[in-house]
Amino acid sequence: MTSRPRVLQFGKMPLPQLDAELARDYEVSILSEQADPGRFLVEHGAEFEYLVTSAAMGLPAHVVDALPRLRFVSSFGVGFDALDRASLQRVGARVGYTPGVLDDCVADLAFALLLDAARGLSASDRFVRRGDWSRGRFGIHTRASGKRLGIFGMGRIGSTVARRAAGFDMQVAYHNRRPIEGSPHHYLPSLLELARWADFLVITAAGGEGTRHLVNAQVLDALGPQGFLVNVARGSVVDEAALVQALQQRRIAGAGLDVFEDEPHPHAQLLALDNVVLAPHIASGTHETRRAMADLVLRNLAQFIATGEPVAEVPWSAAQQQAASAAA
Ligand code: 8YV
Repeated sequence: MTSRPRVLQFGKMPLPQLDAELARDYEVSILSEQADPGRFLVEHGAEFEYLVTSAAMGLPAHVVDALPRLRFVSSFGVGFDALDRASLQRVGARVGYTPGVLDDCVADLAFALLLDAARGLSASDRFVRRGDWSRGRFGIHTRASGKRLGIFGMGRIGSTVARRAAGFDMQVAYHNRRPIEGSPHHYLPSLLELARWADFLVITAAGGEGTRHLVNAQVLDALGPQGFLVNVARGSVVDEAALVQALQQRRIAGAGLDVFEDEPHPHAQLLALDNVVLAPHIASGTHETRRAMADLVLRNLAQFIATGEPVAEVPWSAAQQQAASAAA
């Protein structure tokens, strides 16, 4: 009987079955479950060539630096901004991720947040539950159909959002660092111009230093008092303190947010506002999509071990060139 490859799992995965499947196929140690993870790394770090993590958990440099024989990381998620590139490249480890399989569900949630923010759906649910309906009418809100949808980051997810928009008779324009060849949508050369043009600004750009706080007070003011912001990308792309002020002062009409600068801690003042819809980073969180992501995590790892090539590898250099481009 051949022994199963050893795998270091950084923490519990976002789909419990995946924990079981990894433990079935590999000799797994879960770092976060160790009594003393730091000591475990010192004592056993050199034993691992393979590691599994997620976009949300990421992979910090101090862990990679404790794994001198690391060859491959299989990450659950399309974002790779939380994986420490410099240390991974130093140790020569390749990284697999899960692009493509979550585009539909992330775009669906972008639209759910857009419609909710525009129509006040979550606020109306609170209104009914509080018993306010018998005391008065719920306020009127904003039409979404036929409006202008600005997409910041026209990658796979951005273009899936654009397809959804066609069903709502919306006009679509986008901003990326560069125009996408062959895209049927109108390109605007700056985020500020896109925000000025849009009724709804949807963020689907990759996170990381290249896009940090690009949606700032100036961009929010360009979106204006009739405009809505939707973020299904990374909290880091938005200056959250500036967003809170813009929402409080009604300098924008509203927002729908699935991601935050410091998850799981949205800015405290967001919680008090009725013109923002808050979701706990659930865009990929459907049975179907999380299953497809888990399958790709397993396939990336198995194929790398068998052939030395993963199914889908993180495009670090493309990401560097297109820091202000789409989320893969
Ligand atoms: C997370 C995400 O992967 O794919 C991404 O980049 O942000 C999400 O789909 C999910 O929350 C589990 O980490």
